[in-house]
Amino acid sequence: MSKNKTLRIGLIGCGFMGRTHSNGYNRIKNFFPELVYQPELKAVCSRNADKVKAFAEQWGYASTETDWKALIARDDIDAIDICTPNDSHAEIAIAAAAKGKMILCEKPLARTVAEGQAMVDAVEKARVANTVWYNYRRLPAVTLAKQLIDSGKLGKIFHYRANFLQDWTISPELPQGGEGLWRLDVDAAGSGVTGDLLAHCIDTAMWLNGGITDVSAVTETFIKERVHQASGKVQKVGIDDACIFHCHFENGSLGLFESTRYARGHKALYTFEINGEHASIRWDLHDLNRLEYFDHRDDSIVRGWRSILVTDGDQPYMKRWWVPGLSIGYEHSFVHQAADFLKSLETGEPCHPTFKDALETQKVCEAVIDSANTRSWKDTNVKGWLK
Ligand code: SOE
Repeated sequence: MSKNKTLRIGLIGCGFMGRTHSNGYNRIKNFFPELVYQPELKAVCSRNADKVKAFAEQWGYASTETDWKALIARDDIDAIDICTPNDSHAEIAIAAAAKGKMILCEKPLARTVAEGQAMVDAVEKARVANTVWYNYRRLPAVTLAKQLIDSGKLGKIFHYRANFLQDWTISPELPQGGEGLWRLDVDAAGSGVTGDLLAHCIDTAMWLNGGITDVSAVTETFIKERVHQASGKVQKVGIDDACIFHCHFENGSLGLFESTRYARGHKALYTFEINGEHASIRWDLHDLNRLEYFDHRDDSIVRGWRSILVTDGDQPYMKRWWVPGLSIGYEHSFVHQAADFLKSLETGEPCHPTFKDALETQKVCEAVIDSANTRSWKDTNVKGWLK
């Protein structure tokens, strides 16, 4: 295969995620120079013409559009990257697939399973490459956790525990709707912390520990009404501000998950812990280069939790970066996902999580909300281990 093919990217949405993805593409030529497909930032699209121009200049996009339909109609774009609020993921993805574009979609896949299923059908019908940005999988310590579990070091798994705690919506003065705050508007987001934060935990969990079969959940909306930025009126809040659920995994282990935006003092405390027959592991996003590992088979006089600084060249992704002992950050997870997507075009293998994988996470999210609303256990209908 000849070198230097380009993947011409059309990005839709220039908020926080638009920046993380653009940074991801921009690092490829320096840190993954051997990839046959290199990204070319061809166009960025957002409704606000001034904002999109400034974004294009800052991140290196060659052109701008203010209508996503015009972007997906362009012949000089190979892949559409969807970084818009959740309510437009399905419409854009289905239309982009029909035009034969590859699609990289920000998480969660959609607001509902029905929307997600239509997206899966669209990419499968069009046979276009696709992936969903569940970025935390691609932090080296999290990928190392996967390798340790797959190698059998933990033995039979008994418990999987995860939290994603934030504190940024405690003020009742905070409006719903609009930039960033669409996450508080149920019509735009689909759900609250379940789709925004627990979806990350569920994706990682089903990748590390297999399918979640059934769930029992409670949710709470602490602030019942907020001004909506679109209408200027006080409107009911329809999202879950907090959610706790427990569940069974297909492998017989028990899961416990909690997420809230009301844990004063916590900004993005994503943690997980897995307890197996022989060993346990735990991880904390606030110290993302470390993986903690306890092995009961160690000599009893030195047995204890080890804190592994995942920065050595033989640990996942790290040979790409600096020298052992030097850390990387949150943004690198997006560089890794962009690189893995580009590599997948070379190998012809899917870049997981695909839309199909992300639909399984969507099924769990929907079962969680359904369980909380009906105060009963719900089957997820998830099919097996996430790739
Ligand atoms: C919400 O605050 C948010 O930005 C999520 O939307 C992201 O997916 C998560 O990674 C960080 O928090």
